[in-house]
Amino acid sequence: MSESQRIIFHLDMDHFYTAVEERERPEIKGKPVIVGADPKGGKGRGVVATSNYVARKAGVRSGLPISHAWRLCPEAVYLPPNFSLYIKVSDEIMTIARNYANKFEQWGIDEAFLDVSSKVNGYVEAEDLARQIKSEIKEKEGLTASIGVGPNKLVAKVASDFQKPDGLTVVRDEEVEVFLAPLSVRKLLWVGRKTEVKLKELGVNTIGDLAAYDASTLTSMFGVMGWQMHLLARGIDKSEVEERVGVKSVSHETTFEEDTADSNAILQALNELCVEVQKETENQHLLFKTVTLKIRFEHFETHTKSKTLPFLTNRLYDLQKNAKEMLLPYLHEDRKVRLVGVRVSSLVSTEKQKILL
Ligand code: TTP
Ligand code: CA
Repeated sequence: MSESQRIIFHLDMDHFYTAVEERERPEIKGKPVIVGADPKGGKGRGVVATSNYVARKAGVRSGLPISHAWRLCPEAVYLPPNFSLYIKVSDEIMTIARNYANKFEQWGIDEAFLDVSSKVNGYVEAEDLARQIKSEIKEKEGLTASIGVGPNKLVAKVASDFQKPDGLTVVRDEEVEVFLAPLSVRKLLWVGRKTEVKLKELGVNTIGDLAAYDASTLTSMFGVMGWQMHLLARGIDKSEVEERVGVKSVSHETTFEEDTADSNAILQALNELCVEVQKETENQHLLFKTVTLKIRFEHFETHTKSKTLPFLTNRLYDLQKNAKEMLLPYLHEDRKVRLVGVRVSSLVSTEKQKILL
C-alpha cells in the first residue's frame, strides 16, 4: 500500500490522571487539580505527574518539582496517583478504540495509534469515525479525548496535540507541509531539548526551517538521526501501526541441589528469589500487581498460585509477604520440593507510563 493511501489516527486522552480524578470527585471540578508527589506544605520532594488545564494556566506542568507547583498554585487540590484506577480506565478506553481500527498500537497509558485505512473511504469518512470514537469514550467513560488524523503516525501525533482539549484535527496529504511548517521542531517525535538547542544555533527553529535545511549537513552533524529528522520535517513517516510487545512479566526460579522438605531452606530460597525479581523490576522502572508462586515437588508435580494485589507496588516487602503466604500451605514435612519460582506480572512502567500487561 502506498504512503498516500493510509489514514492514521492518534488518540490522546486530555490531562488523563486529573481527568479521571475529576470524574471520580465531581466536587473538585473547576478547581486546579494536581496529581503527583505529596507537596508537604511546599517541602515535598518528587514531581507533578500531571495537572488539569486550570492548574496549567498557573504554570504547573508534568515533571515540575512538587515544591515549585506549591509555590505557583497553593490552592490546588493535590492528589496522589491512583495507578490501578488509571490502568483500569485506560484498558476500557483502549478496548473501545481498538474496535474501530484495522491495526492498533497502544502508545503509553492514554495514547494509541489506529490504522483505519480500510475502514474508511477518504478523509470525510475518517473525520466522522474519529467523532464516533470521541463520543463513545465520552459517553461510556465521561472523559474527553483529542484525535489527530493524517496520512502517517507522525502527522497524526502532531495533529492530536494541535487543538487540545477535546480536539479533532484532520490533516490531509496535501496539507501536511503547510500544517507542519510553522510548528516548533520540538513537536517532532525525536527532537529532544539538546538537539533543539543545536538546531537553534543553526537558525533552525520551525519544522519548515528544518525541512528546507540541507540534509547532508544534518547527517554530518547528527548522524542517522539527522537524516531521519529531515524526513520527518517533510512529513514523511513510513512506520507501521503495530501491536507492541513489551515485558509482560519478570520471574526467577531455583532448583534445589537436592530435593528438600526443609521449610526454612525453602523459605530462604523464596526470599532470595523475591530480592532478585524486585531488583529487576526496580531497574526496569516497573510496578507490579500480580504475584505468582510456582512450586515443583519431587516427581515433577507442579503447582502455581497467583494473587492480584489491590494496588501497584515495587516493594520487596509486598512481594515477599504475598509469595510466602502462597507458599506456606504447600509445605509439609513429608513432601520434598524440587523447585520454587516467583513471577510478577500486570506491569506498569513508572518511567514512560507504558502499560505492559
Ligand atoms: P500526557 O498525555 O503527556 O499528558 P496528559 O494526558 O496529562 O495531558 P494532555 O492533555 O496534554 O495530553 O501523559 C499521560 C499521563 O501520563 C498523565 O496524565 C500523567 C502521566 N505522566 C506522568 O506521570 N509524568 C509525566 O512526566 C508525563 C508527561 C505524564
Ligand atoms: Ca494525554
